[in-house]
Amino acid sequence: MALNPLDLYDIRSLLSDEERAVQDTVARFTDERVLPIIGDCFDQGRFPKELVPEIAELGLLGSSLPETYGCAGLNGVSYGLICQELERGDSGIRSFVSVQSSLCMYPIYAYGSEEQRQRWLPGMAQGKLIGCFGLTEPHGGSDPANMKTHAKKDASGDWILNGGKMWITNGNLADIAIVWAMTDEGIQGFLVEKGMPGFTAQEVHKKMSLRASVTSALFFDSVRVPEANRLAGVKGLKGPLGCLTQARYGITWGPIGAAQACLNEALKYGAERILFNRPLTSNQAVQIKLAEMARQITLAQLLSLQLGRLKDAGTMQPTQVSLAKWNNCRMAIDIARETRDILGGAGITTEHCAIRHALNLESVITYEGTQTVHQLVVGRELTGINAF
Ligand code: TGC
Ligand code: FAD
Repeated sequence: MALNPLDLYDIRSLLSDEERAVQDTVARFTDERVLPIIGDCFDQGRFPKELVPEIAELGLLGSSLPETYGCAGLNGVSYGLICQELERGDSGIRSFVSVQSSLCMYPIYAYGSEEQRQRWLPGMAQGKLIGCFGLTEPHGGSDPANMKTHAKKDASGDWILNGGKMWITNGNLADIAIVWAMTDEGIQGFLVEKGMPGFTAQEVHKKMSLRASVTSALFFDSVRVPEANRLAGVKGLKGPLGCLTQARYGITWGPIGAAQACLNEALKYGAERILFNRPLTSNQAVQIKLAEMARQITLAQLLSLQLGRLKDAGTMQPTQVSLAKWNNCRMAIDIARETRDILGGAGITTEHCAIRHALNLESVITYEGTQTVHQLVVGRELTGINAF
């Protein structure tokens, strides 16, 4: 029996019935709703906000959180498969879901009060309230411990927030920003609401990557944030880093989808392209490239699935996430660039997906910790020496 070129090791057979059903549902959504419009969205620099109600209806927002808050209560592997199938469409769509789920709903659930959970989570699961996550600052995102944004409690008990954040996904869409700021007691998280006086967002333009996603700068000019909007359950850098572990886990899966889309395109285009009187895929040089892509995708699939099983068993470690985030982003960007080459000149237009994925993956390999940051996390684990 012929093997599936996009799943050579039949990873799908290792999934439960529920996990397969989740994958099929999201795959259908991507095929029917994302792929027909995403090339134009990328060209126009437009996030397809009209898809948000459908994404919510499918239960893809905060999908791992409990049903009590209107969420789907799915396991970690299912969340990974959601990311994979969405990013097969576009990294921007997966980014929207990652930020809403792992970077906004997760900290409210993990570090927030019951009142904060009740107030925000059901609306966020329904896509009626959108979140963003402000950690990075203009002077250096790799070292968030050195943040300048600060919050100080005044005599009334409110917090006064000053500073700015940069490169914030969903910034101009957001009803609520999870903002990490330095306080006298270390880094703390605050729920900053749209419309609070002194809080503004400005969209970043001229992007050549993640064009179907909103990216913004956030500014805080003496924003008064009530004590009730502080995430009281955590203090220190481990607060935001704990959220990043959740999001990075999903990002290990996403680029597998982008790489599968590219391999699929390379196979189809190469079979139809006749050069020197034979299909391009008849050449050894091209077959070696395609085989290399399949090898890299298979390794990435195995990494993410095992990571997901560790996550669901409650034993996943941040270093394991770092290795997979680094490997899988590198794998996907290499495959997207190789596919672009196999398509020749046709590969430079957004009529085909390779260049769009390659450009998007420039962000994906940078955000949530650059490749270098993740290599140094693994190096620190191996040697016990902090080389940052
Ligand atoms: P370090 O001393 O290592 O750690 C400080 C405290 O945090 C704990 N910790 C973690 N906890 C949970 N998950 C992790 N991954 C953790 N890593 C560390 C650690 O145990 C410690 O806890 P405690 O209790 O001892 O205080 O901190 P460091 O200052 O040496 O920094 C280490 C480093 C460089 C790895 C970290 O700063 C880092 O990861 N930098 C990269 C920053 C980053 O990834 N930013 C991402 C911003 S958000 C984003 O990009 C969203 S894009 C979303 C989209 O559109 O999809
Ligand atoms: P820098 O930290 O200045 O790094 C520059 C270079 O130096 C990199 O190559 C890095 O690997 C290297 N480097 C850093 N430290 C070392 C070292 N010790 N040794 C050797 N090399 C080193 N952030 C958020 O908070 N929320 C978001 O929603 C969000 N969304 C994003 C969306 C997009 C499209 C993009 C592009 C970024 C987003 N980010 C977001 C920011 C992202 O997390 C940062 O860009 C990333 O963490 C890197 O920070 P930086 O850009 O400041 O680069």
